[in-house]
Amino acid sequence: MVLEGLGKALNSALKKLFGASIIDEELVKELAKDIQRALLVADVDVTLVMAITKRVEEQALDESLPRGISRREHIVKVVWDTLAFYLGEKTVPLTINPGKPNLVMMVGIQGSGKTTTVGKLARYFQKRGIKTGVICADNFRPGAYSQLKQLAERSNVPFWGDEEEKDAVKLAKKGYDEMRKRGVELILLDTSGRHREETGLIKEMRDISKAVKPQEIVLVVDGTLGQQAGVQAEAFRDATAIGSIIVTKLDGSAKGGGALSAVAATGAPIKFLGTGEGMDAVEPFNPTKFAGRLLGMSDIKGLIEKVREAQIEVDEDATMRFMKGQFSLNDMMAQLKQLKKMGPIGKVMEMLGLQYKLPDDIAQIQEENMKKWEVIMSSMTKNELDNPRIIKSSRIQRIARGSGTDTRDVRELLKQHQQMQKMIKQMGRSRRGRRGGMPGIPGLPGM
Ligand SMILES: Nc1nc2c(ncn2[C@@H]2O[C@H](COP(=O)(O)OP(=O)(O)O)[C@@H](O)[C@H]2O)c(=O)[nH]1
Ligand SMILES: [Mg+2]
Repeated sequence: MVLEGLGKALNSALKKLFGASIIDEELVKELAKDIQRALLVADVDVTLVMAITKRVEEQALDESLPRGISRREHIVKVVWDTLAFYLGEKTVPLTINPGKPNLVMMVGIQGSGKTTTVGKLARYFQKRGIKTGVICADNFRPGAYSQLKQLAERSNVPFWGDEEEKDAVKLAKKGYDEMRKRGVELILLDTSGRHREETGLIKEMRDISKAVKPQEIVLVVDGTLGQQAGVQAEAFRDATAIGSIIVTKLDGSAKGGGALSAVAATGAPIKFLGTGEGMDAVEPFNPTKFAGRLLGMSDIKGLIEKVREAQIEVDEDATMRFMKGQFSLNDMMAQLKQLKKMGPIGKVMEMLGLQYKLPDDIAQIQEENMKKWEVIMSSMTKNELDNPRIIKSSRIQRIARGSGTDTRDVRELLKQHQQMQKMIKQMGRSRRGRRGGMPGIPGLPGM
């Protein structure tokens, strides 16, 4: 999983938002703090972290709420948009002119993942119907030739290299001619990157690119470097106008968020991400989608539509009553109806990216049961509805008779009420005293 740690931390920050029924300044501050913590742990630059959370704080309680959008949806969207904004906002694809030789040259310091990425991209584009070939211009690292050759063979793409040739510029030139002859449309040129620091790297890049005139130069940076990756990206951006970036090793790197944001901050477009050692572990970088995934939400449109359909209003009165430990039978019915209104609960949760699981016995309450309970309740006095505790066996018999049901049904209703009340108390305790709603269920007051 890409940036798992950061994703988890951001997701749990949002869960708190969904868990609270009152959304006020205090809550937004807490959310901003949580986001700050998550980003700092991911090695995102402090100034950037502050800029991100400032924007979230400023916009979260923005008075001009678009029609039909709840405060929660709005805040999620603000967080989402802000992250996407700082990741570069738009997707920049690799341009390939079909039927022509498109030369893409990879640069980056040794070990950053160039050769692996060349292998992955060759496979990626080959699969998409673009005739792709790879050139090894790494005359420096022993084994570089066979490493790329093997990768190319595994994906069945043309390979060119020459173990005897020691001049990287000559290698690149010969390889390019060879690939053109073979009618390759996308030529990926792998270089050595033997320099550990930016200046040497840039010089090597200039020498080769002067000779072969690549259409695009891609800097491969190691995502485990964290915000340090930004330094490389900056030097690179200043050195070439035809540059784009691939950030690798974002799988399981705690600092990947820092790397991505620092690289994005240089303004150089990130085109792909390396997400594993396997040959298919490469993906085009789409900041909006990526931010959504980080937040644990794959589909913001679906989310907004679904929550709007359910449009559950926060009921402040009910919240207050619950806080005082008052939970009448009518409250219970109202809650159950709201749950039902949301449709298959699991689906909604999934869309919210939340894994909150309703206790089985509540999720499984059937429509018929609820109808029956309403009939039973119609035979109760107001006092009984408000204080179901007073309903002992003689009352149970009277209510069953009056509603034409069985005493067992009445007892079941009372048991259900007790269980829900217990659950509410437990949730209340686990929320550290904040007035709140049911974790994971937007707008359900005090459940
Ligand atoms: N986990 C992970 N490892 C990667 C990724 N990309 C490359 N590597 C590993 O990083 C190491 C260096 O990669 P290589 O392609 O040889 O780097 P080069 O020196 O720039 O050509 C190898 O062990 C790769 O398997 C990635 O996205 N995720
Ligand atoms: Mg290499």
